[in-house]
Amino acid sequence: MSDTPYRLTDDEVITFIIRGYHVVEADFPAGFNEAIYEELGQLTENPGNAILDRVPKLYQVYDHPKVRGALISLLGEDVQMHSHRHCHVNPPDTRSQAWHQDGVNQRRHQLSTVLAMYYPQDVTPDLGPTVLMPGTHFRNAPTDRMATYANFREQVVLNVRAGTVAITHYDIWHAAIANHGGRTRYMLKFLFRRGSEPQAPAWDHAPERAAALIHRFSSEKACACSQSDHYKERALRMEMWNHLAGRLNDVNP
Ligand SMILES: O=C(O)CCC(=O)C(=O)O
Ligand SMILES: [Fe+2]
Repeated sequence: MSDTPYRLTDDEVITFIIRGYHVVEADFPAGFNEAIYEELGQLTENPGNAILDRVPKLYQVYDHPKVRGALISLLGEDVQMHSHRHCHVNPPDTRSQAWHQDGVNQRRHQLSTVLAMYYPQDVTPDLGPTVLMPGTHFRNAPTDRMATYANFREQVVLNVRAGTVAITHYDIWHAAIANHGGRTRYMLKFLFRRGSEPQAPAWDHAPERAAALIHRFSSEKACACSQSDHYKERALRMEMWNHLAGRLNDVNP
């Protein structure tokens, strides 16, 4: 294991597998987030994937040791930034987006891609936060059906401080909600991909500690759900854990 600090713990990796996201609060130098906010405000059009060339300070976001530590923990030492990225602009007076998945849900155990969503400003409840639904990375629903859902009791609204990077499974159900605040809310969405199949845990793994926590996969629900869905997700969680640890062959068929 290289010496990148801030690896996730067993508990945090287990929580990511169960809930489908991990929130990093990165401490950038004073004025850093504000400078990015300012630069984004000066863009005359949305540059799509070229956002990184137009606002090169964004490299520093994803190079922050806490962000790198979390990405490596989930996707391995050779984690790669994907060429697709997008600056999501949520100006005042928007309406809420429909629930959707950015990925292609195949209910699979492999963790190959994550979203890393950076917020350059504090996101207060009125400023159009992103909302996530825990556990839905293992759920499949037709997009049209998903879009008819409104609020879920256990949804998580990302009211976060400037500098936060929310790392999520590619398939998690999410949406931007209405901005009733007085200014634009930005979210920079970057994708990261695994470079190779896991051979060993890339996080701060302590086998005995992990063994005492593994029961969480069968005892914990990410949200209220039917027993039938819980059975399916329990198996997928365990397979994901074993796959990430590089020992999928230990899994019972
Ligand atoms: O802006 C956000 O908070 C989420 C946007 C989003 O998920 C999308 O457009 O795919
Ligand atoms: Fe999305």
